[in-house]
Amino acid sequence: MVAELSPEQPNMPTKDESFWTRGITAMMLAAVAMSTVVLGAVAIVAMTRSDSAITSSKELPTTISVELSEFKILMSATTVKPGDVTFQVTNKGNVAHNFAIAKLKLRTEMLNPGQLVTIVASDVAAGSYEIVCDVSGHPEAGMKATLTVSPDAPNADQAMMAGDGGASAMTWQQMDAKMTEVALKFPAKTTGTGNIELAPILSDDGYKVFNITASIIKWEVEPGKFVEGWAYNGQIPGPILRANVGDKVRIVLKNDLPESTSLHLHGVRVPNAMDGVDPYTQKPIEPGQSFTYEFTAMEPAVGMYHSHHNAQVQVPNGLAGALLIGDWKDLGMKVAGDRLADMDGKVDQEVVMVLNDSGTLGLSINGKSFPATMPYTMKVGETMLVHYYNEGSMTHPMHLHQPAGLVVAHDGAPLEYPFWADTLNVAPGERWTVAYTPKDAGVWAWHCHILTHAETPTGMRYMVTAVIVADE
Ligand SMILES: [Cu+2]
Repeated sequence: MVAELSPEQPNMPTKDESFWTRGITAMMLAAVAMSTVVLGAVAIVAMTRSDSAITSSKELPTTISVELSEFKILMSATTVKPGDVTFQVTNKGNVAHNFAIAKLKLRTEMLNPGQLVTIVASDVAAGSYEIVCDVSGHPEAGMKATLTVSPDAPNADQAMMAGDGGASAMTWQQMDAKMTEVALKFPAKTTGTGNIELAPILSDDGYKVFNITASIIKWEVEPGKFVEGWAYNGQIPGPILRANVGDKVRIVLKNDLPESTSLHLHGVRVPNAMDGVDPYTQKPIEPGQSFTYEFTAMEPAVGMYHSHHNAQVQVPNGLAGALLIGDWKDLGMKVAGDRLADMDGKVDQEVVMVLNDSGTLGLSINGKSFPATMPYTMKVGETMLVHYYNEGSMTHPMHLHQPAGLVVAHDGAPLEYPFWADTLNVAPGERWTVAYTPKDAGVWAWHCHILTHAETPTGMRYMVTAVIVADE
């Protein structure tokens, strides 16, 4: 998705040797070697390249990044030259908003939290333009801004030097430089990791006991961006819980949240009283209280455990995790049969990938947004079994550049007829289990193919990661 560089442009890498491949490979090697020296050198090379490119810039249509939230409108630039103006509007808030300029008869659709749209105002004349979210009451609450269009507005380079947001009026060279800057940060270090497997405690009465506590924590979604994350055991996603078929399982949930909660075991066969749907199957677990969920694992499951109380807030904010029952490495390979180009008929790594798009976390993979997402490493001929989990509010077509994946299970049910897919729609609540066996080495991008969930004018972001495949 980033390799579309024209070979006619001087000094630009060819398609085979894209900046993604070269830059990221260099970064990966540097990261693996833990060599800050190599890392710094790569960054310096990149900066030198972009600096020399900027000197030949000429003016292009202006792009303004706009962020909507409760209750303000933030714009990367408020003064631009007359002409075409492109608005990249993102709803960073927790409720729906729109973006309207009455004087230009311009209005976006209602944008859900996390949604991004681009609208273009053509040939805008000099003047002053009032911008609002025209949802009743929102302008009065603060969602208004003014755009000044003037021939005296600074051009892109001047705006950049003056530190006017950076994305205010980018030339293509500046855009490329920004994209490179972000790409070279991958994988960026942030505090906090989710999906850490929780070893059960064996009780005297023969249960595998998992103690989990729900609380609100500061969570770093991307470098320097901290949000209020709702976490199980301080992790987003919550710790991975594993059991075998036949195990007696006990999950003790302590509620340290400022509101009630409950735990639904989604896709797991449990007695009705353990289904977590308050107030029907239990009372809400009030702040400070605990509740014990007990069941015998009857069948293999690619289960979710997540809140079922004020869930449209609690789940996308982070209260979700994976509960795996059975040996999925073995089950996955049984379904795959001899279809994969695997060397030894074994799954080498099992990956849980939790998708999200709303709440305080926003568009994210395992609680992180690119460049803070985690890359995966494997070798040609090895197999990685991935369980996609969608805990968000939108469908995400997940695309791994190579290799194609063999889909082996849906919602924890092994497929009678596995099928190949390089792009797989994962709807809210769904789990898809996919076996990937690479045939070719390289750094392969892995991202949601709703492109506004993966890219911005200032580089790749949100639901993007990579698989680094080494030769055998
Ligand atoms: Cu998506």
